Amino acid sequence: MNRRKFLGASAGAAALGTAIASSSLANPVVRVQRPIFVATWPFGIRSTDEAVNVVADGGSMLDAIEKGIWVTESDVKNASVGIGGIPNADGQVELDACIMAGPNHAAGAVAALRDFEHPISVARDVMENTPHVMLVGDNAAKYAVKRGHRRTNLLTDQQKSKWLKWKEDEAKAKAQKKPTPRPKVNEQQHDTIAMLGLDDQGNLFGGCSTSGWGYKVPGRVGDSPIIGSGLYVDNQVGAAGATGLGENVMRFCGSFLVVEMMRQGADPTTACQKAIERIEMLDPLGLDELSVNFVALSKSGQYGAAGTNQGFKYAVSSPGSSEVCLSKSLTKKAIGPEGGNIK
Ligand code: SD4
Repeated sequence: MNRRKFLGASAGAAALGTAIASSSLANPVVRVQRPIFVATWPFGIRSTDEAVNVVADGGSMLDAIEKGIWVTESDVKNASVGIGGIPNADGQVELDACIMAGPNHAAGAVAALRDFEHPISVARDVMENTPHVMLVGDNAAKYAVKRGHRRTNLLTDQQKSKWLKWKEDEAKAKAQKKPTPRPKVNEQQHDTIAMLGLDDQGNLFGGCSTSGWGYKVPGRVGDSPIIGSGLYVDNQVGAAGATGLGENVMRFCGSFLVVEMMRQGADPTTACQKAIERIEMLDPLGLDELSVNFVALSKSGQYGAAGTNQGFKYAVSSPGSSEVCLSKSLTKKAIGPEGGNIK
C-alpha cells in the first residue's frame, strides 16, 4: 500500500479520535497485514501511522521506529517526550531513549541527554556506530554533536513558567517547614512513547523515548532507556515496552519479564498482566499505587497490553488500518484522561 492510501485509512481512525477497538480486550488479537506497529497511549497512533508510511515508502523497520518516534518527540504538546517535555528540578529537560533491533539483538540507548530533539536518533547512532549500548549525560551530548546531531532548546516558555511556579511552591513549603512537596506521579497523565514493530519476515524492533518524571532530581534515569526495563525485543519470541512510573518498572526488568512470559506461552495481554502481578507480589506499594503499563507484540503478530489502572490505551497500525485499543486493567482505579504527563 502506498503512503497516500494509508493516510486515507489512518485519517479515518484519527476522525474516530479515541474510539476504542472493541476487539482490544479479546485475547489474543492478531493482524494479518504487515508491518504492524504498536505504541503506548492514544497519541502513539500518529507515530505508528508514520512508521507504516515509512515502510510503505521503502524505509527499513529501524527507520520506521525512529521516524515514527520523531513525530511524538517533535510534538510540543506532549509534555513528557522530546521538545516541550517537563524539565527536571533545575529546569533542564533531560531525555532518555533506547532502540532495539531483533535480527542481530542490537541495542542503543542514551540517558539524561539534554538539548537534542531526537534522543531516539542518538540512541540509534550509539547502536550502529559505537561498540557500546548506552551513553549518558554530557558525554552523550558530546558524542551527539560529534556525530552531527543538532543542539536544540527543549524548554518551551509554557514549561518554563510551570517549572518556575513549581519552584515557588517548593520554596514556600520549605519556608513553612512543611515537607517539601515531592514530584508525584499523576497516574492520570503519562506521555512516554514505547513503540514495537513486526515486519513481514517475522522480525521484531522497538524504541522508547521520554523526558521522564517531571521535576525529577537532576541526573535521574528512568526505565525507558534501560534495555529490559522500558523496552525489550527478543526476535525469537516478541517485544514489550513500558510506560508509567519507571522506578516501579526498572526494579523488575519489566519489559524483559513480559517477553519471558510470552516465551512461556502466554499471549501478549496475559504476559503483560502476569508481569504486573509479579511486580505486585514483590512490591509493598500495592497495585493501585504502582502505575505500571505494558504493551506487547509477539513474533506471530498477536498484540495486547495491560495496566495497573483502568483506562490505559495503546495504538496499533498496520497497512490500511489503525486504531486505539483499551488495555486490560488490574484494578478498578481509573487512570483518568488520556495523554498529559507525569508531574
Ligand atoms: C519514566 N516511565 O521516566 C517513564 C515515564 C513515563 O508516561 O512512562 N511516562 O519513569
